[in-house]
Amino acid sequence: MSERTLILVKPDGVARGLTGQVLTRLEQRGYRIVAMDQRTISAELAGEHYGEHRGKPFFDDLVEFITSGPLVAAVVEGPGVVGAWRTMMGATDPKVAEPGTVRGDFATEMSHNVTHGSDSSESADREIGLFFPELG
Ligand code: FUP
Repeated sequence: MSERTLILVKPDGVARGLTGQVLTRLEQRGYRIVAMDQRTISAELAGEHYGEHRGKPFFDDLVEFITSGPLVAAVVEGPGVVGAWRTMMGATDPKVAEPGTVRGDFATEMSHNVTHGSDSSESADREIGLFFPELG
């Protein structure tokens, strides 16, 4: 069954010129980019996107980082894409992410882990609504 997810190339990934390499992995797997743009997001959108982390010790730094420069946001579609992209991203902490994953290949710090992917279909619907309300 086809599904959709929201993926981000975070500001560290865009600044390091990794956007193409991240998106290539999705495309070569056979997933389709349905919508995409590069933008610098507001603290308000960042706070909504990361609402589950509000109040945690790293929340303010997370919002500061994700708003620090342009990111690339994309809606990607295909069979099992939510779980598949989670696997392809690797562990949240790049120090333990497997080689062959985006984070395992391109990152060393949890605070600068290059990419995001929705963690469930419900999260994907919510996040796609935040970043691409026109698709809702
Ligand atoms: P993920 O779904 O893998 O992006 O991870 P989470 O939703 O748990 O975390 C979102 C972001 O918060 C991570 F990408 C990095 C940051 N974070 C920290 O900086 N410290 C933590 O302890 C947990 C997450």
